Amino acid sequence: MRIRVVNPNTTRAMTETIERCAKAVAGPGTRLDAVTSEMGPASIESHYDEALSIPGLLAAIQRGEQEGIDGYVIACFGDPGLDAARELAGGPVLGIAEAAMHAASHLGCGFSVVTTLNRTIGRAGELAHRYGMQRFCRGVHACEIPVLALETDPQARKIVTEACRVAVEADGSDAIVLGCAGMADLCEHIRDEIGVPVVDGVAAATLTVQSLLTLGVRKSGRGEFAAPLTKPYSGLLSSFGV
Ligand code: 2AL
Repeated sequence: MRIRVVNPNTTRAMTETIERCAKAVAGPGTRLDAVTSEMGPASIESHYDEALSIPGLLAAIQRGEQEGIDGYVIACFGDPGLDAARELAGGPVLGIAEAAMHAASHLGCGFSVVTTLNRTIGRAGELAHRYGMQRFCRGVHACEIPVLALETDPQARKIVTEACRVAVEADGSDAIVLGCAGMADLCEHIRDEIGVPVVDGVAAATLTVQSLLTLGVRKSGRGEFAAPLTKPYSGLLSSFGV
């Protein structure tokens, strides 16, 4: 099976981290690669960034469909463009927030999300509601490290770890969900340091897609997620007419 992880921001160094973490959990029969969006913001940490990351993400899904990719992971915690990507793809498409929250719900009575900037808290909370996870999501916390600084700030690992420790205590939660794809490589360290399960959505979504493909199921094309209707698109988006 072929699984493609799409980093919807345009930062290649982050895609490399994401690919390493996804490959670390993929099974021997899985051919996995990660691709970087070819247009859009360098990082996604506002509603504006998120909206403008979606064309690049959808272009990557369109290319994947032409190449025969079986399933996809959207490697950004806002799960940008998830519904539209599901319309385009024949196989399963999973967002990392969706996968991580569901995985964490199996591990205890409640989890805390630790995200990057304070301004991303609203989106994470909204997704918990959307996925029916509000019963498990005890709180969403920011570590106040911008996405790209996760790669460059030498203090990042320590700051995120401490934010996770504080979140578990403050919320009385049993597990942590990491709120950014750029935190994927911190997962094991944080787990060892704070002693509760820590779920990285890149790994969780990769394994969920792999499991669905192993089950032999594809995305349902019956209703809302059927392929979008053919029509002309104009201007900068003229190549998106399907
Ligand atoms: C993210 C993420 O996962 N990738 C990105 O560019 N922004 N999430 C976040 N909470 O800032």
